[in-house]
Amino acid sequence: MKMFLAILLSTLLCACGSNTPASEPETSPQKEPVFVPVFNEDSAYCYIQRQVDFGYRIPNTEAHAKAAQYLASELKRHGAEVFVQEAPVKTYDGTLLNGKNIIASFDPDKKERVLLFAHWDSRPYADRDADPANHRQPIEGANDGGSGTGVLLEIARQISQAKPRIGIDIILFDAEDYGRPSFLEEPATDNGETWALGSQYWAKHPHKPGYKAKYGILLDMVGGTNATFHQEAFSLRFAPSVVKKVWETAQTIGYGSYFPTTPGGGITDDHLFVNDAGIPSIDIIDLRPDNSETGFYEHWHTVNDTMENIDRATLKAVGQTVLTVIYNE
Ligand code: AHN
Ligand code: ZN
Repeated sequence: MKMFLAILLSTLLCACGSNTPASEPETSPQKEPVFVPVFNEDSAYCYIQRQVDFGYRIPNTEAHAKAAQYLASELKRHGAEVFVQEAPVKTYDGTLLNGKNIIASFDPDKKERVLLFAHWDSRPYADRDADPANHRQPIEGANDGGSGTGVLLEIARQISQAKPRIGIDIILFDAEDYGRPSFLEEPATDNGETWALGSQYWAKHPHKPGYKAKYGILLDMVGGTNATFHQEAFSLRFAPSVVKKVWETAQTIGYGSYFPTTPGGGITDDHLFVNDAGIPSIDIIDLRPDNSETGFYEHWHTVNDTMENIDRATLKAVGQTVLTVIYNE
């Protein structure tokens, strides 16, 4: 009798289980392959050139106003809803800047969103130049300002051709790089809050009340030759899962050499203030721990931050990684 029951049960179990053999992919955690566009590094490079061609993008100048118009119209052309937020801010020396944060939304009605951002202004002082005679000269900001903005314009162009599942916002922040110059005699009494004035303004005055995104990614100095995007300390503190996702993605698609999984120092940058606004955000920023002078790439805040020192291969590594991340959401 016992034997009979055992056979009966086993038959029933077999019958039940027969439509789910062990090898069924159903049970595997692997995701469906998704379409990811091919990032065009020549296009991104051209977008940097276009910005540099306007001249120094220093707030309250004509070149700055013209560049703002260009950036906004280019984002509109790619199908985004664009809003230029006037951001009146005060600099370290009390100068009032008419800052402009350029905000582009793709699929603004989608609830699930990711925020991509960069600063678009260029620094009025080459205060890290080897020649002290250059310290009060402006920088071209091909890498510092131009590169993050150029990569985001190319991402916008890709989105115009094939949308990711989630909504994307792109913010080009102004007045990031008007921070207190190092040639001033008096010791600094601030905690770095003279930097990132545009994002500080936005954090207090979001373009939409209660604006939220799942997470944010800041691109800062993403065009230097042999860039190394060590894992910036505030990113690790505030958005560790985003760091993990981005660095693993870079590794998977073959750009691991640009994205070492070693921790870097904490940088006062736009992502700190976006974090304050409740959006966990990371900074993809070229950190060079071996450069004892500044800890940044060798042309940082010098008159040599020019197109000659922009490497398309770095733009590609960053642009393709970010595209892969957002199209997998
Ligand atoms: C400070 O030096 C405090 N922050 C650097 C942020 C920065 C400047 N990124 C680009 N330029
Ligand atoms: Zn800078």
